[in-house]
Amino acid sequence: MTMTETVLITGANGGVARLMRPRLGRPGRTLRLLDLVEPEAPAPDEAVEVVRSSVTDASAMREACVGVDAVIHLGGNSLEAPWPDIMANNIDGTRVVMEAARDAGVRRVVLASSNHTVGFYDRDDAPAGGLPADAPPRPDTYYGVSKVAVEALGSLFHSRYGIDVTCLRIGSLFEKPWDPRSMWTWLSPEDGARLFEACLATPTPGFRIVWGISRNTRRWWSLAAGEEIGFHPEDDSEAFAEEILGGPESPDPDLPEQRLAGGKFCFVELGQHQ
Ligand code: 15L
Repeated sequence: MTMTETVLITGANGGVARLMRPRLGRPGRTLRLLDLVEPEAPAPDEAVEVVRSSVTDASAMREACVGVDAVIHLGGNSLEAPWPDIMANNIDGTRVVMEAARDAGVRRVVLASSNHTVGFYDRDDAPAGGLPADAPPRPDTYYGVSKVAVEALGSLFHSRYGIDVTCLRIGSLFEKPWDPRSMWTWLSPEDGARLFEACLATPTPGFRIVWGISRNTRRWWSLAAGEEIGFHPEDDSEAFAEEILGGPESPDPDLPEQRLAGGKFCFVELGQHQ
């Protein structure tokens, strides 16, 4: 048991990591921030180490994993992109991260998956309790396919090496919801931090897939798998209904982009940068 816990965060300069960094810092924990672009300099009281590297650089990743208690892997493309980029950054990048974690003896990894693994589920496909977090893939983009591969790599490294791997099918982790779909896909920053803390703290995660959404009134994705690891979201996008929708009614609720889990991702040009 190390005195100080070290958590490596890849993609540390991305949107999710920037929201999580101030919320995951705490006494006794060092955040090792890895990104191609140098993350913001640490505040004087922040226990932060910075590694400037790509997740695709195997030797740098191996070094970055030394002495690490848990990896939160957020690096890679976060939107639809040309297949070679997706393959290199998301699929091969995750393989490199998992191999580095294994070689360094890291016991716990949290992988950023996405709702776009299951983007083509219609809200009517969901059973009464909501769409399960481990619903079989129906990806909506090459990006979604890569996140299916991310989950598969997590499963492989769990089965082979016993690494605890939690895959997060994140909805929309932003400060606020901004449109009718994000009223059900929103993961508030505070709930995002609760989710990552649950992933770090749960005693025996094994391999599992969990939805990353808040307790939104309009949700149709199940919170059950999250509850099993102690993730109990507290925020509800409904607080923004007036501001986002101009009232309680969602406009055009039957539009495919408002019925399908992946929303507009289901219709973007495959392989085009978004
Ligand atoms: C994602 O997976 C993306 O990374 C993010 O940029 C959002 O677009 C989100 O999904 C979403 O579906 O809202």
